[in-house]
Amino acid sequence: MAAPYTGQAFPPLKNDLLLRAAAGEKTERVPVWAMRQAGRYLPEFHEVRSKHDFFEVCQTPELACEITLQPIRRLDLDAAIIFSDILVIPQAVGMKVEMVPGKGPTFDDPLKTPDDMKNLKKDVNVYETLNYVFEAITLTRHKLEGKVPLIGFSGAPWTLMAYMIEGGGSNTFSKAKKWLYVHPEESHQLLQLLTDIIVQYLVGQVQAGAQILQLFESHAGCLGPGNFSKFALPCIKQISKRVKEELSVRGTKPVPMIIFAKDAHFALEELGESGYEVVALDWTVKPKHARRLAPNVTLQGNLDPCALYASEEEISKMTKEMLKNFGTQKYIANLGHGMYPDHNPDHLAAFINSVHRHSEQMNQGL
Ligand code: 1CP
Repeated sequence: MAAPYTGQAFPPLKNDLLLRAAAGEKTERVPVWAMRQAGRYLPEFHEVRSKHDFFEVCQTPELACEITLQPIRRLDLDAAIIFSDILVIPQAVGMKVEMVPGKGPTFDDPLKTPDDMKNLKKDVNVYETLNYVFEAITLTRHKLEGKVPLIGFSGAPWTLMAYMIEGGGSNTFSKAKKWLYVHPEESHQLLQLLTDIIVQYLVGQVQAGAQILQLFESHAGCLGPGNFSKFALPCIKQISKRVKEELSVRGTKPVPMIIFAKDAHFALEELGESGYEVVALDWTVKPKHARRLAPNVTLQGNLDPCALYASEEEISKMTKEMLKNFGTQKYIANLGHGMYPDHNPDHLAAFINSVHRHSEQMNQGL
């Protein structure tokens, strides 16, 4: 099925630092963005959320666009990330998910046994069901006026499967992991169903205007090396390969892809060879260790989000240290996970400005 938005003209890109770094090309300063940069630490986000339900915001292109642009207006960021959530895919296969205040995402009726998979929609038309995300991307590309590139994203299959079985967040993911040991065949079927949808979803995002894609495998760490290799990695690899192939077939230039497998330090070597131009790191990984294990890719990360609680002076020092350890090339600065609701926006600004200032000085040999 053809995507509706192919081949439209967008305003020319003025800041291509992120795309150059992702492609391994030289950059005069290190690009920086922050996971969850559009969100609850911003008063202007609360202003919108006080009037609209979370998923209503996701489903209304004008509102999703507005929230995407909020951090871009106040901070010197090198990228925007489309406002949405990874849980729009479980919704697209027919599951009911609500954002419960103080609790987070909550499923009405999570998958209990593999038999429940029969209730999932198998032939989802992504271009219809998730069209609102594509419209939000297209609108945002126009409203950005080429200021910075726009990142599209999806949850990875294992992380989505974990939410669909747990019904929300979890400390152990024991219900979802039980499937891997007791129902491995059916687990593979569910993961494949999600993989097929994610491929279409990401291709659609690029055709709608996304200039780079990030895949969030947020719950990689609870798997450990064995199950990660068996259940998560094959889908992650399939996604990068098929997204690039499908875009080529449609005559659309493939875009760089970022893989963020949180806490998967045990899989850095494999992730570096998994078909993604960029490997994003959580804050527990030493930059030099990651460079050794994944020498062929651009790295992204990985300041501890809690470091933003420190003083602005401390943030500047920690950022300089991080830049020294990663080096200023083939590198995108970010946090090791998302912004927290009680972060001070000025401290994120201190981080961003430190990345720019220090990396420029380092590149000039100062
Ligand atoms: O009430 C609110 O306003 C909800 C807060 C919130 C926000 C701002 C949620 C609920 N999702 C989001 C937006 C969001 N989610 C973005 C926006 C773009 C940006 O980065 O600025 C993105 C990329 C996501 C992706 C997402 N959702 C992930 C992957 C990233 C990560 O943090 O690991 C995950 C795991 C989710 C699920 C989710 N959605 C929301 C919450 C609180 C959670 C985590 C729940 C849990 O596991 O405990």
